[in-house]
Amino acid sequence: MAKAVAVVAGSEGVKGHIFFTQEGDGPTTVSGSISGLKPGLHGFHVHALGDTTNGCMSTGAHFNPAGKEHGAPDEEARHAGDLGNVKAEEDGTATFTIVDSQIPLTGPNSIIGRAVVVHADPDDLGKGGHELSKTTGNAGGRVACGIIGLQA
Ligand SMILES: [Cu+2]
Ligand SMILES: [Zn+2]
Repeated sequence: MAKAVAVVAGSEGVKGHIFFTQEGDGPTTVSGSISGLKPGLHGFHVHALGDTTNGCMSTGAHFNPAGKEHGAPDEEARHAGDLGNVKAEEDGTATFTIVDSQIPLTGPNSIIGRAVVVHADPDDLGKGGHELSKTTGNAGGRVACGIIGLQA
């Protein structure tokens, strides 16, 4: 079993731990908890780069090895990194488990060394009709991020 972890943090007290596990060539399970969020939905993605030299801004665009448009996790047209939204409850904490087949921890499209990013606003899953819908889901600012690293 391959395992990875990302410690996410942001400038306004948003923080959390996100764990990734993958059995063989099977799907990857992403589970975690992020606190300090505004209640409601927040776009949640794997971005291409594990570079936080300029905070979350330097993690690049959504991880997109297949060169597709932004979309919902359960659709054919999506970036590999499109994991949809996480939902923060009234206390500002989002606790979630996501199972996804496009974010392996091994092989040419491995997400190890890339980043997870939590956004200020909901990801419209490509359907918002905004000029950014097909690239970012118009999910707003990057409130927290963390680099995905190997775990024993
Ligand atoms: Cu993002
Ligand atoms: Zn995307």
